Amino acid sequence: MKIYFIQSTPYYGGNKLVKKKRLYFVGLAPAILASLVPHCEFEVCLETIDEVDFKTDADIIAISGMGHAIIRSIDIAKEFKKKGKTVVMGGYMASLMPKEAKKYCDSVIIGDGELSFPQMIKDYQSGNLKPFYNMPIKELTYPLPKYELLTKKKIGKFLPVQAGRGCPNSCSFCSVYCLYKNTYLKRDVKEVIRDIKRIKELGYRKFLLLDDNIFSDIPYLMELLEEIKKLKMKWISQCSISIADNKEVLKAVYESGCEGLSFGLESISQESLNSMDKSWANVKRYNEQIKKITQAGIDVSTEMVVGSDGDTLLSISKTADFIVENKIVIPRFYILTPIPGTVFFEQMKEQNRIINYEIYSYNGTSAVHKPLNMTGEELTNAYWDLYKKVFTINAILKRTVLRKDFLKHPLKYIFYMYINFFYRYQINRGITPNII
Ligand code: B12
Repeated sequence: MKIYFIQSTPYYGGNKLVKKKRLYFVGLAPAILASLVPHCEFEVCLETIDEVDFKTDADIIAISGMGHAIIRSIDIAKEFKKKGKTVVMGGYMASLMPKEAKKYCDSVIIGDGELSFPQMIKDYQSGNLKPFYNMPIKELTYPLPKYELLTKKKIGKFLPVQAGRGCPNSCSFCSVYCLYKNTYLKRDVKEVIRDIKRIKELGYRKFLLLDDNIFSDIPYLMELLEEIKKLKMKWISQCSISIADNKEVLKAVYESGCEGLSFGLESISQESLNSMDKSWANVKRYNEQIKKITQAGIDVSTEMVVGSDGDTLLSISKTADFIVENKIVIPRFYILTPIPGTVFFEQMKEQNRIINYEIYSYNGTSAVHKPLNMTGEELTNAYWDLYKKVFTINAILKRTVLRKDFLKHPLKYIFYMYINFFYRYQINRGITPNII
């Protein structure tokens, strides 16, 4: 029995596929899913770096898709269906719009795959495949992921290791909240360490700690950090900016090998944060908090969205100054998008503010809702202007190499400069950069 797992790549500029020579960060889903069905042959295609083998002899085509890459997932599914293959879909987007996804495949797994994927395979083998599987887990635990499926590929220096799944916050635009509500499950520290040890054995010295908010359970985090520290590895992750206010945790994070954290700052308008149910973050404190984190030796990258109700053309333009002033080494922006299934989508629908229902346009780079203080077109233009302003050569140099502590870590900042120039290249081609 053979399974062919495809992680699709997004389209850009109409029907061109985002392709890269190397996928620096990879997801964990294929390695986990393969470990759940050890009796099956499991082949992985990461479409950003691999070509889809439409002639595969696999029995099941399992397709995953993140964000707007779901459009490509659907096209792949259609192609395999034409060839008479059994196609199943899973991952965030299929889970948020299962009925839509089901139109193009035989079965959809909603949410966690730990219980449902082996069940789905069993049902397939007994000729009893169900259209939908929705079997949420109560405990986050799984066998050792089959990392070997990823290491042969052109990936970066990091392998993914998961600590928690879900998030205790409830931001209205967020897919994680939408899928998991406020459920936040953590893996046993021993299990997390088992995986880190495995990737060390495989020759990796760095890992991407997957957790939507690693700062939300401090005792758990401290226990985990103590164990990570012993392994002498480097890691990066993401969490809420409030970590800045806990000196002891920041120190432990740094000493355990953390090189950088990514923060969903979203906006420099407090009104915008409040409108997204993210009033727990305080814009006035952002500068000071970023400084504290940087001073603790941890590099700061940011994720922000434009187009929420507190945003004006002026505030979007000022966002560029904020990023340069704070010397954010890796900044990323998206247009706030009402992803179907999220609270924000329902709000926009109710207020009659969706201006484009064509899911193919929901890629976070053009407005599909009517913002409060500008037109959709103005928002799209302001978004690209923001990216261009933050990625001028001057701004890139200021944020990376022209800084007081450059001589302390020259190689690191030159590397960040290189990433920024790659982003600049992508932006000039109309591609929104994500972590390369
Ligand atoms: C690593 C990662 C990446 C990497 C790797 C991508 C890749 N191609 O492999 C990079 C950085 C490149 C990336 C890019 C993007 N990402 Co990303 N990414 C993640 C991240 C941080 C971890 C994913 C992961 O491994 N999770 C752990 C695994 C175990 O969980 P899982 O993927 O959900 O899988 C489980 C189930 O969903 C299920 N499952 C998953 N797939 C399938 C498939 C089948 C067939 C079945 C049966 C089951 C199944 O089984 C797994 C075990 O239970 C998540 C955040 C998160 N919370 O997951 C965001 C996340 C998935 N990304 C997201 C987005 C939006 C993107 C981008 C579109 C961003 C952009 N605008 O450019 C791009 C798309 C790139 C692409 N090629 O598709 C969103 C998705 C939201 C949504 N509604 O779809 C997330 C949730 C972040 C967020 N909070 O918004 N991403």
